[in-house]
Order: sequence, then C-alpha cells, then structure tokens
Amino acid sequence: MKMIIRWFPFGDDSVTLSQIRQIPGVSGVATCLSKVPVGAVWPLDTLRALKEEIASYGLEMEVIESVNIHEDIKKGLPSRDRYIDAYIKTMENLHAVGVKCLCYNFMPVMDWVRSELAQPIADGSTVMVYRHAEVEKLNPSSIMESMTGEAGGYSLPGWEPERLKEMASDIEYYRNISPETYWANMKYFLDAVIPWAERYDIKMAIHPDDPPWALYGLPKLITGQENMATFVELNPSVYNGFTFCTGSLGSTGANDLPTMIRSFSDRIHFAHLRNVKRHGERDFEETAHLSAAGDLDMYEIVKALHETGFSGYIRPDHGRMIWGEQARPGYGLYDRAIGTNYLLGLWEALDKQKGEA
Ligand code: DNO
Repeated sequence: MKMIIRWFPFGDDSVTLSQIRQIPGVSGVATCLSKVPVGAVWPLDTLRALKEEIASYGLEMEVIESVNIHEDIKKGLPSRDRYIDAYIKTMENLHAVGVKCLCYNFMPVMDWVRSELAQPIADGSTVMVYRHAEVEKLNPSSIMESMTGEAGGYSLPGWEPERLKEMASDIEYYRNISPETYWANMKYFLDAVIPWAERYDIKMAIHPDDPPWALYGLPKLITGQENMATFVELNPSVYNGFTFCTGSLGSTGANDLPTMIRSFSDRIHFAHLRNVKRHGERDFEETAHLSAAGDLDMYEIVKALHETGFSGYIRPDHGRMIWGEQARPGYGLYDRAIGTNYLLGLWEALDKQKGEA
C-alpha cells in the first residue's frame, strides 16, 4: 500500500510539495494536468517536467487523477473514436513517465456536487454539505455558479469551464439516453482502452458517482454493489478496476463498504478514504476522517483493505477546513495531513496484529 495526497500543479494549489513531503508516510501525489482541455493529448514534455518537479521533493507521480473523458465518448457519438485515440495517446505518455494508476469517472456532464462548500460546524471548522432537495431545486446552471463561485477562485476539479459551457444542452441530451445505451457506451470505451492499460501497466480506476443517486434525471452507473458487479463484467481484465471512494459510496446507508471491498478486492486499485455523516436518506455532510466523527467505521474499512492484501494507493479525502486555512474546497493541507496519519496508524496496527511489521 502506498499513501499519497492529491496535489494540483502549476500554482493551482495553496498546498505545496515541500509541505506534503513533511507529512510522515506520504510517498507521492495524485496529480493532473487540469489546464489541458478535455479530449486533448497530455503533452509528454509537460508530464516529464512535472514528474521531475515532484521527484525533486522526494515524491512519486504514480497516480493521475483525473484524465477526464470527453462527453462525445459518454454520449457514444461517431467522433468518440478520435477522442478515444487521444486518450490512449495520453496513456502512452503517462506510461513513459512511470504512471501506474489512472483515476477517472464516467459521470455525465458533472463530477461531484455539493450544496455548500464551506458550512461552519460546531468545532469552528467548515465542511462540505449536500442537501438533495436544495440541489434539485437549483437549476444546473445555478448549481454551477454556486459551486464555482464558492470555490475561492480555484477551478474545481471536474468543474472545468470548458465542460460547463455545454452543460444545459448536455443535460437534455443525457436525459434521453437509456441506462442500457449509457452502459454500452462505457463498455465501448473500456474495450478500447483496457488492452492498452494492460500493455502500459496502468491500472484504470473508475471513481463512483458522487452523490450515488440520480440527480437532474441524469444516468448514474457506479453507485453500489450491484452496478459495480455489472461494471466488472463489462471487461474481465483486472486493469478494469475501481477507485473505492468511501465518501461517495458511503453517502447512502444502503452500501456495506467492508463487504464491497471484500467482493471487489482484485479490482480496487486506489482508495479515497473519508468519513461522512448522513442526515436522512439523501443529505449528508463530510466530516473529519476518524470513525467517531461520522457514520463510517474507518477501522472496518481499512481492515477489509488490509485483509484482502490491498497493494494499491490510498489517499485521504476531503475532510474539514481547519485552523483558518484558505485552500481549494476539500483539499486543505491540515485535515488531510491528520487523516493521513490516522489511516496510517490503523494500517500499522493491522500490520502488527498480523505480525508483518
Ligand atoms: C472529488 C474527487 C473527484 C474525482 C473524479 C475522478 O473530490 O474525488 O473529483 O477526482 O471524479 O475523475
């Protein structure tokens, strides 16, 4: 298992590599070229320079989060082949700089959604909150304005401006796509890229839909045990795997996360570990990582990964904004650093119980 932290390059992050290297037990970063438009090939020279910069701080760049998928691929348009070719070319370039795991999502139009990015809680910190009725009440373009407007000048990952331009018409398009067609479009993509993932030894790790239920009538695919089993069957290669995000999958009490980890263990390549507190069926807030802070039993989650011999990457996820930090929503330094060492502590205890350390 390798513990990593998400980091945005080229001055687009308040957190620095020199800070990250001081967090005990962190071996690298999950990063991305967020300025490259979706659908374009990621340039090799930029990737090389980025890898060198990261390495100069003693850190590894083995995980990319994310190479976003062009909407034409998700829609299944004839132009998808061109974008799939570009995706494969990007994978070739990632392989050339030693990338081993690629996190991506297949969510239509928008990535993760929250109704508030900085809600104050009792301890004086702020957290991200999702209230379903509020989000459904806003039309998609006002959710876009509120998500990006509250982001403190940062472009949110998954909410890139070029993706947002077409949002309204895209939403209309997807409303008329059947789930069967959407699954077929995903399979088409997987069947094209997975042989290259095998060749380049890059584990593909799809991120679940966040939140894990339908919103604005858009199709949702990766939300729980059953559809994850369908996904696994789409392409039998172990390179066709998951980013197991406990916050996304754990936003609904319907998912038994340790059981899911055990059933998909050979396909989990990357784990995003965070806690959530659920308020009713469709509302939740993000919390500190500790089990006692939310509804997820982080010990049981880490234990399931440990027992199944997990050898991929773990990163702490979101967490609170604490100690007055001003950072990208969900990606402050302090609470993630605390989360990292809590998770590493659980891992060390499990190692020792097993007589491995
Ligand atoms: C949210 C993240 C997601 C994730 C993408 C992967 O904080 O976990 O934005 O990176 O869905 O493509």
